[in-house]
Amino acid sequence: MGFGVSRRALRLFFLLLLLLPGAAGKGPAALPLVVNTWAFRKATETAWYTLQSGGSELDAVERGCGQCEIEQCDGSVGFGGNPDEHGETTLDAMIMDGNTMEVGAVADLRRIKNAIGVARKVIQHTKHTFLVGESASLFAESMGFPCEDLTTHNSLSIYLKWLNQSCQPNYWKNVIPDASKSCGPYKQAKQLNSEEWINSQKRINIHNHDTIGMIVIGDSGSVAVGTSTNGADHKIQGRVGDSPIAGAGAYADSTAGGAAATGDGDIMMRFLPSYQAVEYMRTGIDPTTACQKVISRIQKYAPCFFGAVICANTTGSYGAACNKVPGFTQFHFMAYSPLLSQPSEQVVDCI
Ligand code: SD4
Repeated sequence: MGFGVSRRALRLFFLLLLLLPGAAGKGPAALPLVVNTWAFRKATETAWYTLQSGGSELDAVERGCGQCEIEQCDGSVGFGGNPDEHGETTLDAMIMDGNTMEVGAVADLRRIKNAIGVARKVIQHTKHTFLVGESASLFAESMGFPCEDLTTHNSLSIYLKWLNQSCQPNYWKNVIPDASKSCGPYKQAKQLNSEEWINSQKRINIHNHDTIGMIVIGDSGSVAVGTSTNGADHKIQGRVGDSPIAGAGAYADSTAGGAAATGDGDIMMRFLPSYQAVEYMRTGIDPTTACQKVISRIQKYAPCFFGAVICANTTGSYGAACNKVPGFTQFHFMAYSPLLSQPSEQVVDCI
């Protein structure tokens, strides 16, 4: 009898611990869990209902991110956004299974809308991990994806406006003609003059970065992650960001947790922040601190980078962190678990 009472008390104690805000990272611990970057509510909802209707964690990530591709979330995911410097929208996406460590990724994908769907096919129908460019598009067509123009009235007008303002801003440096004043074509210059150097340090407007990155953790602790983006506005043709790169854009390991990144991929991919965050969580560090530690590592080299990371461990704790820069002092992300009655927008102060 005494033993029964103490077990009940223990259970109650642990339940209370789980419900205490911030007891184990940012959120209350419970599974299953869906966390995604930015306030992309429908994506969260879609992933959640995919799980509830018997889908796997990978299904949930694919459909959740796919929802953002359909909605063209913030113009930064899917068709018709962020045209490159030739006016074309190209897509990067990745999906990772934290049970098997399989990854499917596509980058510089052209004329195919459902990039995360193609990334999943790379896992399902090839022994490869990463397909790029025109060849990735041919692969997608062979898998039955429709070939469609990704240009819209919106992306065309963004492109024309940019041409009209002498192709400003852009990603060139150390070239002639001076890329801070003129459009290309450019040739390499011998050395950077000081004005060019200053201009090359100015990163492109933060509002052209809003990738969806998603972590899904099932009842049993299986982790899957994914990303989908159209990259950076006015990128140089062939540019691939962090989002389709395992360990950079996202990372999953069902023995530790999952993480996903958003922001200036040209900087962030150099630090493999998602891999690093998962490895921090493996050592027992809570998700919020793990996210903060990877942001701090990047800050040391690029104090003004624009970026944020979301982290979740296999007990269902989650958190996020972002780098504080003018115009970006808080980061909004979504979470859904049994302890939240609906997809809930979360906010963290940047560090
Ligand atoms: C990229 N990281 O291509 C992506 C863009 C983005 O939040 O995140 N945005 O650099």
